[in-house]
Amino acid sequence: CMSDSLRKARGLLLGVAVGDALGAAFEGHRSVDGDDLVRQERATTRLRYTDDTALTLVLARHLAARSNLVSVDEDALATELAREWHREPWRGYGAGSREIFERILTGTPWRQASEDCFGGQGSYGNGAAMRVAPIALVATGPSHAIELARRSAVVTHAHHHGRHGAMLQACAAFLALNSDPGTPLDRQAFLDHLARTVERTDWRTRLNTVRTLLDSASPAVAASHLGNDAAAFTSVPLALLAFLQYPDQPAETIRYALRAGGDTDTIASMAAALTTARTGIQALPSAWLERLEQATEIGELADTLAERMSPSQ
Ligand code: F2R
Ligand code: MG
Ligand code: MG
Ligand code: MG
Repeated sequence: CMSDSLRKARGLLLGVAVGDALGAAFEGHRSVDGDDLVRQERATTRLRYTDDTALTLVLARHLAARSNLVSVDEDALATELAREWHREPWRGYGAGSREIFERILTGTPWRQASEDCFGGQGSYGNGAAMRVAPIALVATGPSHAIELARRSAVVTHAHHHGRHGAMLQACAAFLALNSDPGTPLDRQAFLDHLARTVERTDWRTRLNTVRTLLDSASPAVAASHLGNDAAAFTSVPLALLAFLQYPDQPAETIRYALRAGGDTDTIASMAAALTTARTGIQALPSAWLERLEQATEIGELADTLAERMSPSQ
């Protein structure tokens, strides 16, 4: 019988993939109605994941390969991410990420490629946040998760919003993973904890907006207040809200995220990772897992990382 830490690790990593794969069909849709959702949920076609999961698996393998030394090696990670894009460029990558990976593979140092992007602003996309969840499995605490997230993000996301989105998502994943699913989640305390660890005032203001939307807001209202595009500043808080609405029901978290529209694969992926890190894999509908490509391999990678979790978890 599977241990709790194994169930949570599998939940976290397979949550990323299932949310991404279910959301991919709706990415860029302004909103998603109930009929579309039901059709997608009941289909029997293979669920294909996108760049979100592909790069999450790269980071997961990167962390798993550093068995005794929990760290991120920026130089190695930059090359590993770029090679994954080159291996399967059709997974649906953002324009900025494609340009950075191309330059890294042709010899430009990652720092320069990352900083030059978007006319020297760097990317504020959610691409660093969408891949960061596995850090929660190896971090020793929230500030360690944030530090590892920062280092994993800078190789592609030089803009402070791209980086802070990854730091917030990593911290949220750590707290969700280490929460007890046998006790109702204290959502205010969860947001308080995040607010204490976030350095920037503009991000703390986002957390306050999330707080005002708890319970009452429909996905459409939430999207209109927070935004739902591929910027980290909009989509990371929206994913957090989807988790907080249904912290014990991954299917409902995913439905809420999808109905909000916009960057659906990424928002559902980030949200589902939080919920299933808390509940464990058994709470995710098995029909979805059965349709997911490479579910067995992803589960095995989660097991490897779970061995790295501290015994208290
Ligand atoms: N890219 C997509 N989806 C659209 C194309 C998919 C296509 N239909 C297909 O199937 O091939 N999805 C993936 O990209 C998002 C993650 O993006 P990432 O990795 O952060 O990339 P990028 O390009 O750096 O940023 C995303 C967009 O944000 C805007 N942006 C970012 N920084 C900006 C800046 N400084 N100035 C202006 N705009 C900026 C741009 O529009 C970027 O393209 C996820 O949704 C993933 O699923
Ligand atoms: Mg994607
Ligand atoms: Mg996509
Ligand atoms: Mg996306």
